[in-house]
Amino acid sequence: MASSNKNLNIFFAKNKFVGSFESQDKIPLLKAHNECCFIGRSNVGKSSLINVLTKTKKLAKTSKTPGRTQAINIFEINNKLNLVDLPGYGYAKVSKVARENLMTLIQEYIEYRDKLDHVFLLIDSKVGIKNSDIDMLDLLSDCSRKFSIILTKIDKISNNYLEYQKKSILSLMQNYKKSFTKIYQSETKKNNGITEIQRSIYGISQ
Ligand SMILES: Nc1nc2c(ncn2[C@@H]2O[C@H](COP(=O)(O)OP(=O)(O)OP(=O)(O)O)[C@@H](O)[C@H]2O)c(=O)[nH]1
Ligand SMILES: [Mg+2]
Repeated sequence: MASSNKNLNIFFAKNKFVGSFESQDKIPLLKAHNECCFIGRSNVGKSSLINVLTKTKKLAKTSKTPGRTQAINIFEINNKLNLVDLPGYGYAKVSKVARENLMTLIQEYIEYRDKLDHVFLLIDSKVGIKNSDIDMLDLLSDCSRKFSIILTKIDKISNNYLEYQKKSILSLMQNYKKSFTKIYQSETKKNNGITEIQRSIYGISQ
């Protein structure tokens, strides 16, 4: 039903904020939906992408300043699926303790969340993969979590550079064959790549 662009937009337009939780064990018992989450370095564009996917301006809070999202934010799509916005990692300008606390929150969510079906790991296409991303890839692989990569902010780079980034990431993915699923791209101004990501998430809801 929802394979066309228009139907996907209709599917995602029915959404609501479920709640914001400071740790995995504080999430109450929710409807038994499959869940997918967005993780990535701070400022990579996780919250912005959730807004574009759902055609809302303010479902997820975004900011120019890294470190905007500080908790596990759960959104329900079409009464069928949970979409989860997580805090970013790797932001140098917060204290070591604050950084470690956020990392623990992310780790425990990835490790223990029963309903988590798929992880979208966002990478800024201009910045590429950093050591903190490798740590996250290792965690996903250790926890046997299926994941896809989304190269974000592709409006900031040339097509050639985008191809180069994709190739180098695909080559790195040789190390994560069991968990890696697919690579996507996105930009939130002209909605490039958005339909493909919607389709993938729609698939998780079925
Ligand atoms: N040029 C460009 N900027 C983008 C794009 N997506 C997001 N941004 C900008 O990147 C900044 C960070 O976006 P957020 O969505 O708040 O990033 P986040 O990953 O949720 O950040 P944290 O919550 O701090 O981890 C904002 O200024 C956005 O406007 C994009 O596709 N292109
Ligand atoms: Mg955010």
